Amino acid sequence: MPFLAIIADELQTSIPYYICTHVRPDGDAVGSQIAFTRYLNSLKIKAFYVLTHDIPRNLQILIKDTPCICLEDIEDNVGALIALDCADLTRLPASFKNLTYFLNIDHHPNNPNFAKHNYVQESFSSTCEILITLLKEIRWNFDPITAQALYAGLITDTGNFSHSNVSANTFVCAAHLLQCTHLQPYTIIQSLFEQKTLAQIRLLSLFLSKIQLCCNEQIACIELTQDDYIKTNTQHSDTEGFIAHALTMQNVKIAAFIEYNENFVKGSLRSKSPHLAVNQVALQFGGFGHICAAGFQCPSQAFNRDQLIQSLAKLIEQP
Ligand SMILES: [Mn+2]
Repeated sequence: MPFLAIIADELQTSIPYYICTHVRPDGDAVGSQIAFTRYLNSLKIKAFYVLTHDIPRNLQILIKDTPCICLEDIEDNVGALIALDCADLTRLPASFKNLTYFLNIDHHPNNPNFAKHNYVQESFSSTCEILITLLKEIRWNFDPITAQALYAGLITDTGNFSHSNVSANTFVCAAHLLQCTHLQPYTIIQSLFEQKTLAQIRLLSLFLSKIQLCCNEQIACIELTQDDYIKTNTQHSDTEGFIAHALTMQNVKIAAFIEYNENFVKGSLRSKSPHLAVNQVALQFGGFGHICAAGFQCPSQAFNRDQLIQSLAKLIEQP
């Protein structure tokens, strides 16, 4: 029996389902939230996309007429939660304490299966790829808004089909969306990636000027301070995708992007090869993630830049 058919049997028409994702949502998070909300609505189930304040501007336009609810407006004890693209409970907004998790669909390694029903598949590039595969299996009719959102998730988590997580199924899923709804990939690329402000480009310029190479030029490290954001009139979410630029250098195998906030440090780690598991290093600083793309956030006192670089260097030295 297809997984979504099992789930559909257990859905209740009398309660609302809140479709949520991790803090600082990316394209895969937003795309899967939109798709699952719309899928449940198509079954005449009350489902709402949970809106938070940290959705990047270029992703907000994907939501369109999808029913939404603000996180603050969710009533305690009424309804159930569905978490998408969420590695663990600490990555979810804290205010959900009184509702239970009915479903958890994700592709992060070490997801602790925190919901009643869990569908965690590490081999998929994105949660959107999982959803397309599951929806295809039940022959669901993709509408254009859902297809666009899912496509956006596919391309953000795969870096436009360029990362090591891309498989034949990833392309099958993309092709299926195109065949069903005549969506035009170039228009999605434009609306997602070609919407930068001049301030963001100035911040990118600053980011690039701060690239430091170490470990025989195999590690690129970039550090931005609060001051850098103030100087360029930008915010932290404006750096989305910047780290990929550091990985385009010929000898660089790992890139580390460190953002210094008032009380905490945020790190993003990327590697060019699945043999360099940067999520192991993220774990040392209380973070998590995929093999080639991971991150952490830790109190300023607990952070040591040299220790981070040393740990990354060790990955490269491993036989
Ligand atoms: Mn994802």
